[in-house]
Amino acid sequence: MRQLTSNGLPISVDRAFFKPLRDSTPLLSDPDALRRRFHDDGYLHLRDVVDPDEVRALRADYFSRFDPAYLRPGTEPACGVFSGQVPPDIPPHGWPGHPAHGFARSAGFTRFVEDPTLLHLAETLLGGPATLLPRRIVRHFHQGSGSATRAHIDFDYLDGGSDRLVTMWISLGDCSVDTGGLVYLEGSHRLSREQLMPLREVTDRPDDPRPISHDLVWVATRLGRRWMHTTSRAGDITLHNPRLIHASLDVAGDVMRLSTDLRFVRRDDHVDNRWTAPWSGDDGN
Ligand SMILES: O=C(O)CCC(=O)C(=O)O
Repeated sequence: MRQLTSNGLPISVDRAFFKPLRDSTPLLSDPDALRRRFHDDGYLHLRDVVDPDEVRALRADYFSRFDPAYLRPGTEPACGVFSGQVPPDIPPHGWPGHPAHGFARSAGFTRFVEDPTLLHLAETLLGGPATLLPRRIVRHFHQGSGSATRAHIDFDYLDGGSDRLVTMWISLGDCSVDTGGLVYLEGSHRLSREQLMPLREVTDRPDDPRPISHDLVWVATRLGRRWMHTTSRAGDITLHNPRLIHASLDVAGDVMRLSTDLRFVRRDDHVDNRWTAPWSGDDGN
C-alpha cells in the first residue's frame, strides 16, 4: 500500500480509496460510443492523441525558460527534474515575469492547444461547433511545494456562462502517480449541489466558496466513492465533465509536473467573461 499526500494530507493508494481510470482510446473511431462513455463516466482518458515529441519539445521549452539552477545538474530541461532549489526573486507562478506567463503566450504552446484534433474531439462531445476559451492554464508543481489542486468541480469556476463545457487536461510529459497527476471521484458528476454542500465543512480555504475540500480522504469517505487515477504518458489527454469532482496529488518525486487545462464551449453559448482573456497567474480567477 503506497502512502502519498494531497495538500500535505496522507492518502493511501489502495483499493479503499483508489481505482484505475478507464482507458477509452478504443472508442476514438466511434463518436456515438465516445459520447455515451463521456456521459456515463463523466470523463474520457485517451492515449496517444497528440504527438508525444511535440509534448516533450514544449516541456523542454518551458523548463529552459528557468534559471538552470532550478534543474538538477546534468539533466536535460525536457526531463524537468527539480534540483531542490527554487530560484530566488522569481515572481509567483504565472504572474507577469514568471516563465509560465510567457510560455502560455508563446507561438509553440498556442499552436499546440489550437490543434484541430483537440477541437474536433470537444465538438464530438459537445454535439456541435465549439470554441477553445482564451484562458488556457499552465500548471507546474514540484516536490515540497505543499500545494496541490483541491477537490472541486469546474463549473464553480465558470458559472457565469453556459454549463455545456468540456475540460481537457493534458500532461506536458509523462505523469505517474508520483508526479502529482489529477484524480477524479467516481460517478461524482451525478451528485447534486445539496450532496456536495456538507463536504465544504472541511476546507483550508473557508473564505473561498469554490473549492470543495483539500482533504481527499474526507471527500472519498463521506461520499463512499473512490478516486480514480492513471499514469499518463506524453501524448495522452483526459477530458472531463464540468461537474465531475477532481483534485490532484502532491508531487512525490524529483520529476516536476507540468500540464495545461483547456476549456471548450459550444460556439453559440454564453461564455463566463472571466475566461475570455489569456490566463495570468494574477488574474484572480
Ligand atoms: O492540473 C490541475 O492540478 C488542476 C486542473 C483542473 O482542475 C482541471 O483541469 O479542471
